[in-house]
Amino acid sequence: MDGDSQQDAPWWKRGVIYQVYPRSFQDSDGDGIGDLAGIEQRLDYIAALGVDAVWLSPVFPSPMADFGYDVADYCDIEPMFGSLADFDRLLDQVHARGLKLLLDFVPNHTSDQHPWFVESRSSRTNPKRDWYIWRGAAPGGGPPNNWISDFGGSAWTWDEATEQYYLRAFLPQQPDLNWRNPAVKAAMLGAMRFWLDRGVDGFRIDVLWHIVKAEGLPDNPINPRWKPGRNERDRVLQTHSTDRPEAHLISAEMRALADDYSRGTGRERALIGEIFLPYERLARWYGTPERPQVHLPFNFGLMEHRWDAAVLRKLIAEYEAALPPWGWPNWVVGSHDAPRIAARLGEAQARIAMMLLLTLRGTPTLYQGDELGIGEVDIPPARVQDPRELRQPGIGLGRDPSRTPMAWDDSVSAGFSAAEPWLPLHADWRTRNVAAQDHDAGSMLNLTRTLLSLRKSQAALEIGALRLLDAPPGVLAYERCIDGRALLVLLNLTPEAVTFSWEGTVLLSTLSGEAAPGMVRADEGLILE
Ligand code: TEU
Repeated sequence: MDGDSQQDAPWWKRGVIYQVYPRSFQDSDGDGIGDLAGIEQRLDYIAALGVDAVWLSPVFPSPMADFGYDVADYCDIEPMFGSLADFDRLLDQVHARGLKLLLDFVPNHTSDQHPWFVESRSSRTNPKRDWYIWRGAAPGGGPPNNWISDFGGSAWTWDEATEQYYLRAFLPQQPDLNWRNPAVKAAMLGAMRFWLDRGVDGFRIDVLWHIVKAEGLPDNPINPRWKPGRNERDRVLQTHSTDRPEAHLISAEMRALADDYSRGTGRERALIGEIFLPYERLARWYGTPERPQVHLPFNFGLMEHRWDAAVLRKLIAEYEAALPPWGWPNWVVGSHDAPRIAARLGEAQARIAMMLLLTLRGTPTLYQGDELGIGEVDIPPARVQDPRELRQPGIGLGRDPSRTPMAWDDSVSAGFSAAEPWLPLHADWRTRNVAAQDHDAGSMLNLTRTLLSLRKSQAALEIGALRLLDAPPGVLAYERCIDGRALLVLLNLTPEAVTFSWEGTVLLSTLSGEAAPGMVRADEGLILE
């Protein structure tokens, strides 16, 4: 649990990443969908929040079957979002504010409208046939193996014209690329270069652990713990369809490419891998010092575990223990795929979650809107957009509630758009918006800003070592230290006060009023010096 003693730690270690979901940040042209010019208008807000880097969910040309995660051209901008010129201007403006910009690279699959796939499906002998994964029916008919799409149903789609199946781990409109084909790899690394040449600071890489499949495509083992009514994806274990050694080699090649751009420029380009795996397997995605892979394999542990002090203490300890000595940690509590943290935990504990995220050791990723404490959002059935919800309705897989527009003020459509937004706003947007929270010292927005500025002013929080401490049930306690200076973090994960005799000066409480000596108040988080 070492701290990073180097005071010149790179931005991706010291900084905080802010995820912008472009469809829902700011609409500038009145179509009800956010765009790049809109993001540019709101950059001062992002900079003033106190984050260091912006990760943009995909902005490439896309038929939007999966809202941008179905890319039809890796080297252009979706017209709905703007143009390459708009992008260049946005990047300049990001850099002008001392921020970094990460794009979302989607290497596992393309859109079925991508010219590569259009060619690939045109005939069995097309030169691009082998850019995707085509197989004949199983001997008795039906799909070639038992793999299941993450969105439910078989992972194979039958192509009538050429009488073969193609593999797609997500939607039928998202055919998986064949990364075993060197031409695919060359084209995709070329696309990364295209954006690095334009000056982006790195990528968040979508489903990185999916990109190579086991040779021979054997059936996946049945998951003995799966029960009907749960996510169909989990009916089998993704043993042969994910986390292959060959994918690690590609991840190392992507890193070498990013390092080529970093070398000698004093400007590090960073790679974040979206990877859902148990910690000991997640840790392998750091690679080795000689052959590094991604800078940050996303750590989704806080989203996947029960909100309980003992559970989280164990989780943090296991994560820290699993990290290789050269691996820098990171933490996530929200995304465009996961339920809103305030919906999951309620408003009071969402404040604790924010304090936890911004005081743990490692790079935090903060999801847009979580700084307002947006909670549950009711999406009327007629307005459901998410293909995951539409394919397996009613079992809690819908992602729309986390993708609703940012609320800026109490004007029409919360200042997000002149038109009706593509997804409804949260019900309490008239009071839960940036302008309203700006004026309220106790708001989630101001708590977030205070935490971010405290983090920036305290090297112990940015890069210090972490030591978990014993605490009474319900309280998660740890110390962050650097150069003999220590900060103590006490988080009461329960709605009852807990007796605890702490010492020190209170730097911050998540609650208003005086911190009470001898206890941590109900739902209170404290940072002490
Ligand atoms: O998500 C990948 C993904 O696998 C998630 O659906 C994940 O399984 C789930 O959240 C964990 O319970 C990425 C993108 O973030 C998502 O928006 C895309 O739909 C998906 O890839 C396909 O590109």
